[in-house]
Amino acid sequence: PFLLALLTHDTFIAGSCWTTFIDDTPSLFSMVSSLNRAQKLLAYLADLAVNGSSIKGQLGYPKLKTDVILPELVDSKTGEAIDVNISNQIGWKNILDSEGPEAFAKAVRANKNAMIMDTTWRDAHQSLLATRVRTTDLLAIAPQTSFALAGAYALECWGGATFDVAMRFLYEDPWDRLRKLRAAVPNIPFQMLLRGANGVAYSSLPDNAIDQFVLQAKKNGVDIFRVFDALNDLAQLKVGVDAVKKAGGVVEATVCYSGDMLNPKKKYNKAYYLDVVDQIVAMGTHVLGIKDMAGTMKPRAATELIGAIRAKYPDLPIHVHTHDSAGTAVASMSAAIRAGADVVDVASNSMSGMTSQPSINALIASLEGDFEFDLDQNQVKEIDSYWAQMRLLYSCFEADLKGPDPEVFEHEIPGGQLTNLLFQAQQLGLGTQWKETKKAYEQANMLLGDIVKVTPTSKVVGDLAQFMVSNKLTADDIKARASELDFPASVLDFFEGLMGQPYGGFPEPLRSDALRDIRPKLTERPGKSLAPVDFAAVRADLESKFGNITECDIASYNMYPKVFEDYRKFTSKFGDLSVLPTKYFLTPPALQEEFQVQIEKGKVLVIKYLAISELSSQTGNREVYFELNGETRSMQVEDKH
Ligand code: 3PY
Ligand code: ZN
Repeated sequence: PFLLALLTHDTFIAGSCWTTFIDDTPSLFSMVSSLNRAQKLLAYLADLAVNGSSIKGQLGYPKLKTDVILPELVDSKTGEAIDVNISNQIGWKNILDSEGPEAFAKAVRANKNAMIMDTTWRDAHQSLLATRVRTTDLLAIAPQTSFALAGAYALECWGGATFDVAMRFLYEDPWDRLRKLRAAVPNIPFQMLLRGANGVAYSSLPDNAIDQFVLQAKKNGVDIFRVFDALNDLAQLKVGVDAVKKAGGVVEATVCYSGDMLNPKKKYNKAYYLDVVDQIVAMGTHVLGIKDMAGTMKPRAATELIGAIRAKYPDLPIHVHTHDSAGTAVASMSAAIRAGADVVDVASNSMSGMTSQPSINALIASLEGDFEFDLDQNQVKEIDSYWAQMRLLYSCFEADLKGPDPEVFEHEIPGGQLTNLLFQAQQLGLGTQWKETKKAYEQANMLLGDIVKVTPTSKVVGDLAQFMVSNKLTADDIKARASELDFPASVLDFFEGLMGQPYGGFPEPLRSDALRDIRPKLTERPGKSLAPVDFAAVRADLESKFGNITECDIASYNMYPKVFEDYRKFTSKFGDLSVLPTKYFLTPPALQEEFQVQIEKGKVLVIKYLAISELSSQTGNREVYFELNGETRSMQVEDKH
C-alpha cells in the first residue's frame, strides 16, 4: 500500500512540487490515511449528490444562501478593531484555575455586578435547532466569543443532548468538540449539564461509569458541572455530585422546578423546593442551581423562592436557568437577580426566546439602572450577527414555532421537548395532532403521578402521551387495560425505578399492572444493584473492533454503546466529516461548484463537482465525478430512490 500511496499521491501525479514531496511527507502512513480521507469525503459528497441528505430530522435545505460573514469586534474605549486571534483575555476561568472551586464560588458571590451564563452553544440550539449545531460553526465564532463574553460566568457548551446528537446525527466526536472549544476559549469557564446518575444518557449507569465520564469531562475542558436529577431524587443526584467532587470540578447541584408553586392546586410547593435545597446544601455544593426547564417559574415565584433561599443562605452562589416558552423569562430572570441570584442563563439574541433562554441584551436592558454586567453590549450584539446567519444555516431543523405558548403552565413540557414534539407532529402533517399531544402529555403526567419532568422523565411522559394519541387511548383506558398494554420501554424503565424514586411514590396499581412479573420494582437507587463496568473488558472489546481506543471513547461507549459503535462504523466509511462546512454537509453540491475543505492544518482539498451519470439498470448505481485538487475522481453510489 505504501507504493500505491506514493504512486497515486495527488502531488506526485501532478508533479507540481516533486522536490519537496518527500520532505513534506514524513510518513507514508499519514499519506495513506490522507488519501483515504479525501476519498471518504468524496464518498459522502457523492452519496449526498445521488440520494440527498440523510441527516435525521432535516426538512429541506438551509435558507442561508451567502457565505457566512464573521463579525468584527471593536474596542469601545479606543475605537480600534480587535484582533481576536491574539487571545489575551482574562476571565473567571483565570480565577478558577489559580484559586480553585471554593475561592471561585466565593468570588462569584462577592461580585457586585450581575452575571450571565450564555447557553448558545448548548441549550439554545438544543431547544431551537434540534441540537444540530456542528463543531465547526461553534469554533468559527469562538475567538470573538472569548472577547465579547470575557466577563461571563460561563459558557454552557457541553452535555445534555449534545453528547448523544453529536455522535448519532452529526457523526462527530463530542470530546473532540470540547477540546477544540477549550483551546479556542482559554478565559471563560465551560459548563456542562450532567443528568446525575444518568450521566448524559436516559437511565442510570453504574456509579464507576459516572465517575470515569466526569473525570474525562473535567480533564478535557469542563469546569462547572450542573448536576440535576430529573425526579429531584437526592440519592441519584449525589452520584453525580460525588463524581464532580472527586474530579475536582465546580459542583452546581441543582433543584428542578416543575409546575407552579404559586398555584395551591399543584403538587410541588415552596416548602417542597426549600426542603430539596436544604438537602442539596447539606450534600455540599459550590453553587446552587435552580433549573426551570419548562419555563413555568413566573416572576413572582422567582422572587419568593430565590428570596427565601437567599435569606437562609447568604453566602451561597445561586444560578438560575429558565426557558422562555411562555414569554415570561426576561421578567422571571430579572426578578431572580433582584431577589439575590448571582447568575442567570441567557442566549445570544438570535438564538433566544420561545423554547430557548431569554435574550442576553433584553435581560441586561430590563435591569438597566439597577444592575451592571461586566459585558460590552456592542460586542455582544456584534457576535449575534453570526448567530442570525446560523439560524438560517440550520433552518432545516427549525420547528417553526411562531410565538410563546402560555399553555406551558398546563402541559409543563420542557423547552427542548416542546420543539421536538411540535416538529414530530408537523412531520406527521396532522394539524390537530399537536393539540392532542399536548393534552395527552398533561394526562400522561397525571397518570405517572405528576412527576418532575425533565430528561429522562420528560421522555417517559412524552412517550406515554404519543402512545395514547397513536393508539387512541384515554387516561381511563390506560388504567383499565394496564396489565395487557404493551407500554413504551421508557415507561417500564421509569416504573421499574431505573430513573430513581419519584416524590410521593409511584402510582399504584398502574405501576404493578404495567410491570407485571416481567420487571422488578426497585426501591433503592439503581446504581446500588447495577454491576460496575469492567473497563478493561470494554477496552479489549472496542480495540478488537476499532483499533485505537481512548479513555474518552470508553466513556462514550458506556453512555451509548450502539450509538458509539454506529458512529465509528460511519466514520470508517466516510471519515471525519466535522471538517466539512455545514452547507456541504447538509446540501448536495451544485454542478460545477468548487469549494475547499481543510482536512487538517495546512492540508486543504479543493473539490469540484463535475457530473453525475444516468442510473445503471444493471447495478442500480450512478457514477459521480469530482475534481479533487485538479485530478478527476469518480465514485459509484447506489441510488436509493
Ligand atoms: C437535558 O437533559 O438535555 C436538558 O436539557 C434538560 O433540561
Ligand atoms: Zn434548559
